[in-house]
Amino acid sequence: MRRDGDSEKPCVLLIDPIPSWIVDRAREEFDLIVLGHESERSPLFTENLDRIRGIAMPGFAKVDAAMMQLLPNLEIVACFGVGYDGADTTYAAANNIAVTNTPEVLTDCVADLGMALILATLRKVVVGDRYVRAGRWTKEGFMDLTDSPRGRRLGIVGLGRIGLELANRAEAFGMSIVYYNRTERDDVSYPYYENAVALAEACDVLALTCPGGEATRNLIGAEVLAALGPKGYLINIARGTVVDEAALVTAISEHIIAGAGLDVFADEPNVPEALFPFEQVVLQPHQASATIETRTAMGNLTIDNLRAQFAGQPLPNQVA
Ligand code: 8YV
Repeated sequence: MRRDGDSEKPCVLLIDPIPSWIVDRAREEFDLIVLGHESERSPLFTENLDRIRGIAMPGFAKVDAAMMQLLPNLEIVACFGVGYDGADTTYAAANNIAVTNTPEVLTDCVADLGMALILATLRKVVVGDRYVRAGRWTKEGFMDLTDSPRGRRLGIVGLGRIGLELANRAEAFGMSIVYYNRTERDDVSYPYYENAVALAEACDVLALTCPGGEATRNLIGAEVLAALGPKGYLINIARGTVVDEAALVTAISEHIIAGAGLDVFADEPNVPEALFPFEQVVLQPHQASATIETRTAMGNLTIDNLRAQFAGQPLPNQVA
């Protein structure tokens, strides 16, 4: 069904959250239908299923086979993010639907937040802030000493673009690097471990920068956390699904590990409340790429990919 004032602009379903200024820019080129969440079924959506040629969405939105089957003329799923674990790439590939992402433009900001979480957990930055605000400095004096990153080993799970940038930052803070990947890299000299347990045993801080999805689901469970040990920290800037959250709650509450810095969770925005009482945990609302500069660049790239598809040109960032 065509609405009044519709032009010949290609119709794109946009699933929030995507910054408003990107949505405004996208409207200039596409006839947008906006959903607050992929599960929403607004009349505008349900009445225009056969007009939708593209989807723009955060990479974690669940655009599965059932969703894509609703859209007979779907050509492209453009993910706003480097991760595209929400899109069913198998179905997309089998049905000639392209999937794109926004790599590189977010690498620095995501690595920055990874480093910030390492510093925040080891140096107890957030604990210190609460300590001052609660008036404890005046009453109790200085707080307990903290852990220095210098001299500690950072174990990176998934040494891709973001992992490498995190490694660079950590080296500047005096940390040494070890890693585990699906395959060993031949372009780095960092020691390689063949699985997550061996890596956790070998490091002091275990940072997750690998993709989400089924291949890494619950990769970090009780055994890995036990191997990390009571002086070890877990940092997650990848996907919440990579960690068995029940095992993490146990590891934190029973001091099996020293602490955790977490930006991502399995069921966002729901964070396991069992973690809330623990000061050794630093929690963030999935904001590693959330700077104005990076989100603008991600939005522009998402639009570039959609535009290229509708113009019949090669896609800048096709992943499936
Ligand atoms: C989100 C991310 O996509 O790039 C990723 O994979 O997780 C983020 O950048 C972004 O938060 C979208 O809302």
